[in-house]
Amino acid sequence: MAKFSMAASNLCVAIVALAAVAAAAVGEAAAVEHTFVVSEMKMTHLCNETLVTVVNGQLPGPAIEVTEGDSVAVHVVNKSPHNITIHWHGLKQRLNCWADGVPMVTQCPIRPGHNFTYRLNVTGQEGTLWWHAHVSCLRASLHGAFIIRPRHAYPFPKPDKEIPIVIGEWWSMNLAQLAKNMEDGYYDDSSSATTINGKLGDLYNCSGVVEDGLVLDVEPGKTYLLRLLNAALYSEYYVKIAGHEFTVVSADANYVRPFTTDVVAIGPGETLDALVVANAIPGRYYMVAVGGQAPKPDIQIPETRSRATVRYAIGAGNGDEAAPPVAPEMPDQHDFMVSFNFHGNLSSLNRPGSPPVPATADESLFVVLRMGSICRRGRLSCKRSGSKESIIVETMNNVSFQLPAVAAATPLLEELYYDHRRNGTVGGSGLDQLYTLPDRPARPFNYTDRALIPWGPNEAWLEPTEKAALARRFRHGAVVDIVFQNAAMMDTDNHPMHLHGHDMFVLAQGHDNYDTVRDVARYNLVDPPLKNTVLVPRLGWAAVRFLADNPGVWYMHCHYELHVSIGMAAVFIIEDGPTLESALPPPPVDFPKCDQQ
Ligand SMILES: *[C@@H]1O[C@H](CO)[C@@H](O)[C@H](O)[C@H]1NC(C)=O
Ligand SMILES: *[C@@H]1O[C@H](CO)[C@@H](O)[C@H](O)[C@H]1NC(C)=O
Ligand SMILES: *[C@@H]1O[C@H](CO)[C@@H](O)[C@H](O)[C@H]1NC(C)=O
Ligand SMILES: *[C@@H]1O[C@H](CO)[C@@H](O)[C@H](O)[C@H]1NC(C)=O
Ligand SMILES: *[C@@H]1O[C@H](CO)[C@@H](O)[C@H](O)[C@H]1NC(C)=O
Ligand SMILES: *[C@@H]1O[C@H](CO)[C@@H](O)[C@H](O)[C@H]1NC(C)=O
Ligand SMILES: *[C@@H]1O[C@H](CO)[C@@H](O)[C@H](O)[C@H]1NC(C)=O
Ligand SMILES: *[C@@H]1O[C@H](CO)[C@@H](O)[C@H](O)[C@H]1NC(C)=O
Ligand SMILES: *[C@@H]1O[C@H](CO)[C@@H](O)[C@H](O)[C@H]1NC(C)=O
Ligand SMILES: [Cu+2]
Repeated sequence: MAKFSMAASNLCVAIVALAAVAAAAVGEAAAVEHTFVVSEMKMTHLCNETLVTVVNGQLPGPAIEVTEGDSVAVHVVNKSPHNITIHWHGLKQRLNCWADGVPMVTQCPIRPGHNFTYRLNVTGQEGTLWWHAHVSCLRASLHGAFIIRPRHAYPFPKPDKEIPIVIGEWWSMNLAQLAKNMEDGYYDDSSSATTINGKLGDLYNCSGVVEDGLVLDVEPGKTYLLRLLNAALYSEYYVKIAGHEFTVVSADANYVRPFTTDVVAIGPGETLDALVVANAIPGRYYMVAVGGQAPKPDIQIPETRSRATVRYAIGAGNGDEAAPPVAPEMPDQHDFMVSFNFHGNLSSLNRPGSPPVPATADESLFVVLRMGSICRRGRLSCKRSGSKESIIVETMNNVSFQLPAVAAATPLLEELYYDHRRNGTVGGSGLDQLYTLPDRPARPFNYTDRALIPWGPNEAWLEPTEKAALARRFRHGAVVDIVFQNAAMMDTDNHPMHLHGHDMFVLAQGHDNYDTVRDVARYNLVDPPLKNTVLVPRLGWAAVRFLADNPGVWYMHCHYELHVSIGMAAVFIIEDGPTLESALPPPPVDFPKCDQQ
């Protein structure tokens, strides 16, 4: 295997952990600065040495910590052999689409040996977000937390301590190879381990050597704010701590009405803030994260789980030091109701200044999320239903996303920006290559008919699909409703659908086929949660509403890496508003160019 033979050119990584804060007096907005050196290094887990691409030699990468209202400059120095972009996941990026970090959608990538400074303003958001490379699969090792503290106060008692909890995966295989396998239609890879803050934990060992696990030292009676994020490529996780409860206070950097639960569910791309009070009998308790997956007849991957330890301070009557930590009773990995109930329990904490829920929508889309297949080598007909003559893709309303030809040379956002200004009108040139996301599927069917799961005559007629540069244009200020309906075509996975540059009100979720008459009546227009990533339940649907008021070209996609890499994506083009304050400014002067060497 050539997987591990790549030479590491710069193993002596200069670790620049510079995080200067040119803060003025308390209460004033600060300018936060970071340098991210992206490079390859060797890491050893499970007896295997793997070459991984990381920021500043760390996995997870450095956390960015700011106060609401601050501005941030991140100098990305690319010393890796890969094209790199960094996406600031969940950041609203008002009038700042240029810094959204999606290769060939918003920018030319930062080439090996080059650098670029992302400039971000953090306004109107508080809580936990994260950053990650938007380069297929490399985000498994290029990510970190983005923590936004309130300028004034939390809407809950101030916690004694804050702890980021980054759930991720360790891949012994090379991630660039993984990405290539996905593109080639080989889907059988799975991660080597689940990680919590980069550590595999004591469920994993090799040749008798047990992997390190995260230890959280707590003091009795104190309150901890856990800032959770799921950076995994593959799985939603169910997380529990034996003997403790979570009080969920925020999701996707939007405060929620606090609720208490013994289990949280977090899909890839989602973030959560939860308070945990150290109120158990002093001792040691496991925190366990188990990966959820749809039950058979869906294809199964080996169950994934990792654990950390919550340890009460020594001298606090620590009980029996030799006794093993108390383990929580975990839900079954197939119990998708854990996720449905958890997400159904989220509602907004309405506060003065919270954005109002628009009462009605200007546009309504019904988007069916499902698999399909495409003949290899451009053939028009071929054997399907699992045959190697065809390749499986993911679709939205029967179209699988691919970048248009123009994006080989010019990012779509630049194309839009300059085309628009050249002609004074929108359209023309490369943008003609876009394909409009249809309002609804051309041919409706019973989306949750389980007979469509196994390959065969029931699903075969639905398989043929196409690839196109799926896009949808919205007038500035339009209120857009989207019902995402999952279809049981070949699998019944849920889909964490992520929209860049906007939060979406989640008005309702449900099982089975969405029914306009029945389900519109159930919309929560009072306190729906605001999310940048909405988990569309398996064999069900989710209805969202968002205000299209941030001009630019925004990627919208499933946050399962396999699904996005095989086409579950689209771009949303939001037009400029009528004033200078509502139009996209020009790109940064030092913006990367695609043709530079
Ligand atoms: C370690 O690497 C070898 C060779 O690539 C592979 O066969 C084996 O499965 C790996 N082990 C683990 C635990 O990933
Ligand atoms: C970034 O690139 C510029 C121009 O190539 C160079 O002058 C500068 O020193 C670089 N900065 C870092 C931090 O490498
Ligand atoms: C951040 O806000 C300041 C003040 O409004 C503005 O001058 C600057 O252009 C903004 N920067 C970005 C990247 O949006
Ligand atoms: C090592 O892992 C195996 C398989 O997961 C497990 O059965 C065994 O108990 C572990 N050994 C140690 C020392 O943790
Ligand atoms: C909230 O969760 C509980 C179980 O924990 C469940 O019974 C209830 O239906 C959920 N609420 C919603 C709105 O889904
Ligand atoms: C806009 O300008 C480009 C290049 O100048 C041209 O190819 C395109 O047709 C124009 N579009 C319209 C709508 O006039
Ligand atoms: C869809 O299929 C399921 C069987 O999997 C069936 O229970 C349900 O009634 C069907 N719904 C409609 C609207 O036909
Ligand atoms: C899906 O799209 C393909 C390609 O355009 C078309 O042949 C097929 O009929 C469509 N399927 C459905 C169910 O609309
Ligand atoms: C890196 O990006 C450049 C510019 O977009 C492109 O020409 C090149 O093919 C990319 N290289 C890789 C390995 O993707
Ligand atoms: Cu998906």
